[in-house]
Amino acid sequence: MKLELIQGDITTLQVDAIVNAANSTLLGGGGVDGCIHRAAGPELLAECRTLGGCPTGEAKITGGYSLPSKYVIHTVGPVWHGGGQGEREALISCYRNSLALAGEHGCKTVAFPLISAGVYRYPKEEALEVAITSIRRFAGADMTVYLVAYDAATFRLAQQVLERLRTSN
Ligand code: AR6
Repeated sequence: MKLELIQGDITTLQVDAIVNAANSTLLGGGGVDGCIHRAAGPELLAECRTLGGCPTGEAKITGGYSLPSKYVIHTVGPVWHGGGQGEREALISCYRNSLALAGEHGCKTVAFPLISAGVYRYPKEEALEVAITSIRRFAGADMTVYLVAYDAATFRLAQQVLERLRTSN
């Protein structure tokens, strides 16, 4: 498996699947969720309405419609409440369940945003650490996984966390 950090808008990526940081209704919202629904078009919301929502830590898959990606994997990250309410375990589950779904659908290229690190307030550095270690642990051997930082500051922080995890292994 290969892990690559990139900076930019996840909705522009030509990959087999992009992951959406959704909420448990799966009916859209702000942040990356809003960007994905805008770029995919109204058919995405129509398919999401048939799914009956999604609990925190789990994942569901839909088509990508007008997106360049074939699939969208919707996962629901934990809201940060200080770290003592199972947030880390829930975030690890998001990566594990999303990568399992990607594997079941034959995806070889998958892109993740930094789940929970926006509206849900998970501290960025910790969110990056969970993302990197979980992707390494759960991605298929033949997968390339892109971790997408939206802005330059997050991208630099991601490079630092990756470097630190490399040298501590
Ligand atoms: N491409 C890549 N990353 C992005 C993009 C984009 N187009 N847009 C934002 N990000 P958030 P959460 C980054 O808030 O914290 C929604 O309302 C962003 O900078 O999108 O899991 C849902 O419906 C941040 O680093 O997701 C839920 O209610 C990261 O994506 C709630 O927000 C995640 O931020 C989920 O909150």
